[in-house]
Amino acid sequence: MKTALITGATSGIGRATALRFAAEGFKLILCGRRTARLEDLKQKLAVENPVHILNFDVRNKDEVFKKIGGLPEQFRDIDVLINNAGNAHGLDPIQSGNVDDWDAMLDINVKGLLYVSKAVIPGMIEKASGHIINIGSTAGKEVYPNGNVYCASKYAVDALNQGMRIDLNGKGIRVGAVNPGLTQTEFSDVRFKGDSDKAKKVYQGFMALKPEDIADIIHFVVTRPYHINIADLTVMPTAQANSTTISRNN
Ligand code: NDP
Ligand code: 8X3
Repeated sequence: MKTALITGATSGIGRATALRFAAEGFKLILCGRRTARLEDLKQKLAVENPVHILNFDVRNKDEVFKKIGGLPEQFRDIDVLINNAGNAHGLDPIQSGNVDDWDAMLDINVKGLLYVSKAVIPGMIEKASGHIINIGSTAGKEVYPNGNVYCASKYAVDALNQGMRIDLNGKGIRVGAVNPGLTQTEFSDVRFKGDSDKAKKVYQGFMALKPEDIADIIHFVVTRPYHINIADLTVMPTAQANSTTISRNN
């Protein structure tokens, strides 16, 4: 039974991936800050699968190293790392952007991903095997108006995905990114700080991707034969051509 560690498992893409991986017989380490949601998920999944929950903020590097370093024996051998935790905070022009939003995006989406990777990679090197999936974004391929710092954080994920693949080459570890386009999750609720009307409008008038669609793709990527590494995969709703060209019916 393979073991997958998923960050950001309390919602959206991470949660859907946890459900899909559980259905496919993975042992799971599920991470996030909202403990009640992690407990609920464990209760739902642990009937069939061994599930361990880790509650930490990816910004807190001491906690990241302590929690991942202190995993029980049964969960220490991590085969798949899904670096998914992340969000956008705000959608403002650079000249009026909120500095706390900038800190949050860079600290969570970039530094948090680095801390978790740093905690997991040594075990993968030791056994000369592992698979790291970095969740990037179309925002990491193309900058859009007012996306500035969020896009920068996802361009950084793209660079780190490439850098990890180079540095881990020859060590038996596969590294690849999945870059989703518009996917209906809690992402826009977080971006617009709980303004759910504004959040809903992002996905109105077309069929956005569902978190399950991305989970399905992640599962496809990690189940390819060992000699195949899907290095960089971008997926958009059919109605989306790029970050700003979206056909809506309304
Ligand atoms: P959600 O808001 O639904 O989920 C975000 C997840 O990240 C939650 O589980 C949240 O858990 C976790 N998270 C956020 N901040 C922290 C933190 N400081 N420490 C630990 N965990 C944290 O959004 P999505 O599922 O859409 O987002 C998942 C990933 O997909 C992100 O990296 C996002 O950038 C990316 N993405 C999303 C797209 C979309 O359109 N939705 C498109 C392209 C990429 P908790 O709050 O419990 O800590
Ligand atoms: C999330 C997709 O277009 O809202 O990364 O930035 S977008």
